[in-house]
Amino acid sequence: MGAEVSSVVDLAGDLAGRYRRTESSGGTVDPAVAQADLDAVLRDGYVILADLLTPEELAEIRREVRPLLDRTGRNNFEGHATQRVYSLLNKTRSCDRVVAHPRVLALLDRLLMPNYLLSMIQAINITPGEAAQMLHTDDGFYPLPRPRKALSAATIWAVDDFTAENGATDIVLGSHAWGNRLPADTDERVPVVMPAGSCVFFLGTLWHGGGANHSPAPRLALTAQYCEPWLRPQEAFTLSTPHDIVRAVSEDIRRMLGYSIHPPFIGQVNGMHPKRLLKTDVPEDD
Ligand SMILES: O=C(O)CCC(=O)C(=O)O
Repeated sequence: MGAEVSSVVDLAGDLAGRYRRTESSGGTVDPAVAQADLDAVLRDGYVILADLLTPEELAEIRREVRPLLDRTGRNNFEGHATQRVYSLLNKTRSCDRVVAHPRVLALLDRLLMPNYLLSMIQAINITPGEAAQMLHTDDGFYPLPRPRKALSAATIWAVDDFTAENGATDIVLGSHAWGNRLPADTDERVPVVMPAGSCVFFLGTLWHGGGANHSPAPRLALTAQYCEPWLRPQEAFTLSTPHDIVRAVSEDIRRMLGYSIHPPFIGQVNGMHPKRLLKTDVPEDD
């Protein structure tokens, strides 16, 4: 009997000739730190990564993102008193650090397959008077029954301090391990209280939602979400990101935007590596 493989990916390996797989900056994180983060995520479904952004980085995010907050949500999910900015990578470079923070990548490297993708990057500003958002999971739109491994992971970054009053993200403890059950009224919503510059990293299977804002001030956050490389991301970044932006971002972000191959062939362009598009904007034949 032949050796066992978990998928054809193991058989094929990296078939690319010129554009080989690139290493994630998660590799720069102390393995003991990454392991402790991973242990917490696997046990609790989430971990709070405290104080990852400097005051200067936070100030730049506020300066760049606040002027983009020009509309409120269109439905109960987006929130009628919540402002959202999508496609942030096309509008500012200030959020790049959040999208590809090494502590986050180190966790993703351990939870998802290589060449996992960015699924979403948006700003969420919950303004005073907003009601609690409906509880949901971030990988629930992939129609595979639970319980199962998470197909995605998310971060929510506090740009303002997250408090129990101002709309800190609520989570349902232990819900990452549930089967197909839905939250009940008796399931407690626990606010993720954390200082600005911190993020909560959680599995796509964890039930959560934006909190109600009972404070007099808005609560600004960024959320970056990531999915397995064989799934369709929520935002179609390969369609929406101009090539000059793809060239301008870091290799970590470029790879997560879809300029990478899930072996042997997922993500190809005309039978070639998608990075060839960045050289000439026209797929080459060689
Ligand atoms: O803003 C938050 O705290 C959470 C929002 C959220 O989970 C979502 O809109 O998908």
